[in-house]
Amino acid sequence: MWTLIMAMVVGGVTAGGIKLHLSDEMKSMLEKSNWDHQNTALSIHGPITLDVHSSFKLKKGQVFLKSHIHRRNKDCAHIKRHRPLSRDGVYTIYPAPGMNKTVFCDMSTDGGGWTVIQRRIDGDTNFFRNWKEYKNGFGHAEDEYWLGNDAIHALTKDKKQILRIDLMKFSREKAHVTYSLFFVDNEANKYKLLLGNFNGTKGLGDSFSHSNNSYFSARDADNDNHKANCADTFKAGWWFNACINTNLNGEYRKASRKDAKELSWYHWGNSWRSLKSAKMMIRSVQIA
Ligand SMILES: [Ca+2]
Repeated sequence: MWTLIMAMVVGGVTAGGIKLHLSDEMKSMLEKSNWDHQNTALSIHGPITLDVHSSFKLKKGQVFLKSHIHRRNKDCAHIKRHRPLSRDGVYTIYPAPGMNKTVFCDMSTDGGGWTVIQRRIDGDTNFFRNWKEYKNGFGHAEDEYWLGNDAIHALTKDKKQILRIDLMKFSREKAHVTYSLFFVDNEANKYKLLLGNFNGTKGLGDSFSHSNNSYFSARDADNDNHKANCADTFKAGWWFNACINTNLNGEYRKASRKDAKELSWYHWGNSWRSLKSAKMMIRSVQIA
C-alpha cells in the first residue's frame, strides 16, 4: 500500500502547492500510454495517513482517475488486523464518521492491537481539566494524553471492548489489570462507566470497580456521589463515585509520595503512593 502511494507521490506534479516529482518509471509509463497528467490532490491526516487522488487525460480526451485512499481504520485492532507487522507508535484512527484521532497504538503487548486512551509518563501534560477538554481530549499521542470522552464512547459503544491498565512504580516494578468489559456512555448520559470482571497480576487489587456505574466528573462538572466536588478534591477528571480508589488522572509527581491527589492505585500495597507511569488501553474482545 505504502509503495503504491509513494509511486504516486513521486510525481512531476503539483498538489496543494507542493511540487512533486514523477519517478522515471511512471514518466515512461505515462508517455507510452499517451496520458497527460491533469491534477493531483493530496491530503494528510495525522502522521501516517496520506490520500492521493490523481487524474490523467488521454490525448484523445478520455479521463482516467486514480485514487489511493489510506484505509480508514476505526481503532488500533483494525490496523493490526490489516497490517500484522505494525509496530508500537502513533497512528490515525477514525472512531466515528467525521471523527479522526491521533493515537498511540500498542502493537506488542499480549498480541498488540491496543488503542491507548490514556497515558502518563512524565508529567508534561496537565490532567486537571474541564468537562469540554475531557470531552474532546488533550495532550499528545507520542507523549501524555487523554483521548477524549466522545472518542472513547465511539470506540466502546458496541460493548465489546476489554480494558487493560498497565502501571509502574518508581522502583520500576510493573503490574497490570484487565476488565472484561469497558463501556463509556455518551455525553447525554454523562459518559457513565460500565466495567466487567476484574483480573489483576499478583499483588494488584481492584481499585477501579468503585467507579463502576459512575458518571464522569471534571473540575467544572460535579456528577459524583460525594457532597464535595471529587474532581476538585483529587485534581482530576474521572468517573468519581464517593470518591475513588484510584486516581490515574491525578497530579503527576517526579518521585514517589503518599497523596491521593496524585497518580495512584490504592490496592497496590494498600497505599496512595504515587506511581511513575500509567497506561489505559482497549481492544475488542474478538481479537483477544
Ligand atoms: Ca459531589
